[in-house]
Amino acid sequence: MNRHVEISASIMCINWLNAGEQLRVLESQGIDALHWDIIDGQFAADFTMGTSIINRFREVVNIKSEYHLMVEEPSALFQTLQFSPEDVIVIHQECCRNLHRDLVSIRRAGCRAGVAICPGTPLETLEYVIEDVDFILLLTVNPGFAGQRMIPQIFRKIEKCRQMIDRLGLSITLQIDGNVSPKNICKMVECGGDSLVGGSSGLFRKDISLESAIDIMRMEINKGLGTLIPDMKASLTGADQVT
Ligand code: S6P
Ligand code: MG
Repeated sequence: MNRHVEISASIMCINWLNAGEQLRVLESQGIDALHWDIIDGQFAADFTMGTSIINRFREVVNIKSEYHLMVEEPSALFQTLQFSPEDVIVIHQECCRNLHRDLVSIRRAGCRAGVAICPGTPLETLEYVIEDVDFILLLTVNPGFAGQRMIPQIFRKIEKCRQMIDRLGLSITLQIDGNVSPKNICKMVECGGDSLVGGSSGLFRKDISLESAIDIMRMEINKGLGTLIPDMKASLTGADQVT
């Protein structure tokens, strides 16, 4: 079976002054998902988007969503968010007093249940909930801010998580979030990532257009999948080349 690696757009990194146009590009280019980073100022030291922004954006774009809840006790938000069945609600292992209960509640509410872990949190903390998740998000940076450098030992963690999922024969999407840049994408895919979050270093870049950034991300994904067509690289303009 052909493996498809999804690109998910981290909306907190969008160009807010040109957001409508960028949403249209994401849709026309077939971006797989929108990634909403919701931060409460406690688990991570910032505030991002609430439902007034998210729901307004969702009215004009028809792409499934992931809600990455970087908030303490996220179950308080489950009733507030308006989601569709293909959406994923992702909660942090570090934020839930009763992780299993919260994951089951997400599935009962009719959407996909996701769990996220920070770079320093061991994969073993997922051992007794993994049968009840549809989606695992591995943060390669500490939560809260765009523009950080990937912590390199997380490549090892991606590989180990892939093996854990495959060994159990589970159908779980493995998402990699943080510093998904052209330099890192190929290895993230080789290590077993199924979905990559495009933020300020990969998708919403200041140096090139959104369309070119998508092309480069796809080229790097194809490299990781071992299916790179050599001419694709040559077809990118010199200005858009990223090493
Ligand atoms: C980090 C957050 C991420 C970022 C995004 C940053 O707390 O979960 O989703 O928004 O991935 O991307 P980049 O390329 O700036 O690291
Ligand atoms: Mg995120």
